[in-house]
Amino acid sequence: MLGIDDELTSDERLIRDTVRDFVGKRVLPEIATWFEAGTFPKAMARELGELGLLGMHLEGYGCTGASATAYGVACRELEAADSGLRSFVSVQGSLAMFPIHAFGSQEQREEWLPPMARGEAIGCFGLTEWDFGSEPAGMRTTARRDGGDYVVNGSKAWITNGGIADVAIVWAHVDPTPGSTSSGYDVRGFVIPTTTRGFRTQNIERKMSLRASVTSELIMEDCRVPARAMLPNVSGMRGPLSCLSEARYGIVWGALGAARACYEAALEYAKTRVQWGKPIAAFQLTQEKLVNMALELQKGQLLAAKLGRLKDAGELLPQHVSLGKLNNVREALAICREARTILGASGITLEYPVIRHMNNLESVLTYEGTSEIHTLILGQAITGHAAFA
Ligand code: TGC
Ligand code: FAD
Repeated sequence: MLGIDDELTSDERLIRDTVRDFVGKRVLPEIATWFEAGTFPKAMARELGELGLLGMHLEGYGCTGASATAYGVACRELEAADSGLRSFVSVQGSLAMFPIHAFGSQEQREEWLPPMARGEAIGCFGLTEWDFGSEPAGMRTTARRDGGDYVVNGSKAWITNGGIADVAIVWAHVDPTPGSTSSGYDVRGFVIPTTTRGFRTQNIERKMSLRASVTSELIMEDCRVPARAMLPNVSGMRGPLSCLSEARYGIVWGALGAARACYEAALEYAKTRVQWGKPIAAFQLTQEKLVNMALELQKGQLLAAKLGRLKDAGELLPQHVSLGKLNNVREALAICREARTILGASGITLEYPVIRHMNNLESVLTYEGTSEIHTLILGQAITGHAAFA
């Protein structure tokens, strides 16, 4: 309505149109079936790689090197199809490729980034554990130094792409390096090929959300990796939290795609569904719903565009990302729920995209920092007081 996309560059518009065309032809005709069956077709990885969407905001190593805004726009168009598709791209690019790119050795970058950009190698990111979700620093997974190796023990829960991954970025507490002045345990990232002995996965089934996405447990039992598997250039929680900032930024945009799809479905339905001899779009209460949905979509889009430009200028702070994720996911979910009411009974079936998006966004509200955690991050930024514990 406000023509916010008019401010995109021609490259960003080209990426938008390319992704929109791809999901229209390749994903939308199939997605309800994938969702119902609870599958994510692995072949999708190479197709996304061919489009240059994997690690697309990274430079070199076969990555596209697109702007942050272009990455956001791509996330929006992918999530207009399904949050599972955007999740795949977020995890691959922002959670698996980004830490290798930002914190990895030259050898790790050269080994993993080109095949990951092509979608030939799939990555996952293991931070959360069964007992440590919002509070990942409490993790129990350990990596013990043993000669020239590390031996990793522990498990990670709720890991997107886990069961189909070729490589896992696993965050673990390590023993203090001998001779180091560090008095405690430190968190480090490890690049672990999933074929490593002692590494296995178990898929989490019976999900009612993000069904077109693989979610797994990672189990490491005396999983021995060479010391060079450790990401050399970051230590402490800054490592995983920096990756989260990248992925959360994509969600700020992505959630708007799901919301837009629901808004469009509701508008179309309201224009054609007749009760009392009139399209339900002609009733004031329906119009109020549609207007509020359109308002929040435009506001969310303005916010995403602002964050995109801040990120492109290198000025994006974690609290900016929290502001965007908190607002846009919360409002996107509200839009999907409102759209569901406009579709009446039809809104509960997979014939329309609405309940699928709505259920997906329940996960999006929780992962990458729950809405409560983002509220607390913002509360701390505003007041200077941390209220997490
Ligand atoms: P804290 O003491 O606050 O900070 C430790 C260090 O990290 C730095 N930092 C950040 N850096 C970059 N980006 C951020 N967002 C950062 N937040 C903090 C900070 O400056 C500090 O650096 P340094 O150099 O001084 O050491 O850390 P904390 O451990 O107390 O954490 C606080 C809290 C609660 C905000 C954090 O734990 C948190 O965000 N919790 C939520 C957990 C979460 O979001 N998990 C997501 C798991 S991955 C996932 O869900 C993937 S879903 C993927 C998909 O399918 O799309
Ligand atoms: P908890 O932390 O137990 O929180 C439960 C409730 O308590 C929430 O409402 C929370 O906001 C609230 N709460 C917790 N602490 C506080 C507090 N201090 N103040 C107020 N309220 C609080 N993780 C990964 O590492 N990698 C992945 O790829 C990944 N993919 C995921 C995919 C899916 C589909 C899902 C659902 C999750 C995924 N996760 C992943 C895990 C996700 O990041 C966690 O679920 C999330 O961080 C929340 O942790 P939790 O579920 O243990 O909830």
